Amino acid sequence: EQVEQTYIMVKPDGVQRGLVGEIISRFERKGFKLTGLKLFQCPKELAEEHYKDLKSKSFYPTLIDYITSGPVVWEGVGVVASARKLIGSTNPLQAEPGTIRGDFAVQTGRYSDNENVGRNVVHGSDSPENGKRETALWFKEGELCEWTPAQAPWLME
Ligand code: DAT
Ligand code: MG
Repeated sequence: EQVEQTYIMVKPDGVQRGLVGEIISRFERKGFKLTGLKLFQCPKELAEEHYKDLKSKSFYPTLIDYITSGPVVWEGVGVVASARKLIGSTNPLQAEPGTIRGDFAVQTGRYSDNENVGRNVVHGSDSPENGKRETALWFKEGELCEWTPAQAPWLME
C-alpha cells in the first residue's frame, strides 16, 4: 500500500480559540503518524503560494489576510482522504457533527460570494499530490521525523 502524506494546518481561528490540542488529538487517536509539527506566523508569500489555485476567487485577498493574521500549527500525518473526512466540509454549515468543522466552526464570512465559510478552523490537503506539495512548502528538509510508532502493528494487519 502507498503511504501518503497530508499537511494539516490549524488555522489562526483554531489557535486563538485554543483548539490546537483537541485537533491534534483527533488525528492521534485516529492512528495517523505524526512526522512534523511546528508553530509559526505565516509570511504572506507562503500563504499565497499555498492557496495559489484560488487566486482568481473574490475571497482570495481576505483568505490571505486571515491565514497570515496569527500563528498557526502544522502537523504532518498520514492519509489524505481520511483526514478530509475528519475535518468535514469546507462550509461549516454543511459539515457533519463529529467532524472538526462540524463540531467547532459556525457559519461566518462577511466577505464571500454566496457561501460563508471563511473561519473553518483547519486545513487538510485535498490530494496525495497536494499533500506532498504542501508538506514541501511548509517544512524544510530535516524538519520531518522518521520513526516507527509502537502501536503500528496494532493499527494495521
Ligand atoms: P478546503 O479548505 O475545504 O480545502 P478550499 O480549498 O476550496 O476548501 O478553500 C480554501 C479556503 O478558502 C477554505 O477553507 C475557506 C476559504 N473559502 C473557500 N470558499 C470560500 C467562499 N466561497 N467564501 C469565503 N471563503 C472561502
Ligand atoms: Mg483546499
